Amino acid sequence: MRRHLFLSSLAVVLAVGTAACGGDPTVTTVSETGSAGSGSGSGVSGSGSGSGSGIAAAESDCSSVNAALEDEADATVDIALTDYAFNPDEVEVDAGVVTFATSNQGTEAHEFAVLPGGGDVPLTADGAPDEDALAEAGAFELEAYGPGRTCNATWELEPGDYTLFCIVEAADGETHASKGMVGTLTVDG
Ligand SMILES: [Cu+2]
Repeated sequence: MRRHLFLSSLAVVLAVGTAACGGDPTVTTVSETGSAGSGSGSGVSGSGSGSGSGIAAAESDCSSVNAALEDEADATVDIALTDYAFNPDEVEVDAGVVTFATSNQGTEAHEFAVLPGGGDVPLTADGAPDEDALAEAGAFELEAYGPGRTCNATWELEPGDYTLFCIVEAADGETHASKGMVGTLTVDG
């Protein structure tokens, strides 16, 4: 199964962006989004530096995101991950700290990824998910984990439209998103 790289790419973009032009308001916005997912980002770096078996474990086990923030959550949203959909696939919450309590009720590993700004998951010319565009948009995620498990992710969310997606590849090479595993998240101000 292919690993997604956009989170580690995001960390690089943030580091470069902060160093090069910290005063740019656009960069500031990206940094704020990135800081919400910073716990997840370091988790990805940690497993990425390990062995191949460590990566495999990370894709079946739950690596909860920002667990230390859960006590401060203003809302908790229960989301089922199935083959191939989010249930519910339309979520609306107030801005603030939100815990997504996900449950993998499918037969495959699934992720819970979030694209600020909403819209379709960006694709490259060959139809694969565009990791660079996802990084530029500040996408963040709860890493894929295996069936029959639960896993929480907590982020501080700014008002706006977001797209929920899973781009784990199915056995036929299609992403789960292309099979319909997408949703909308509306964060009210
Ligand atoms: Cu999936």
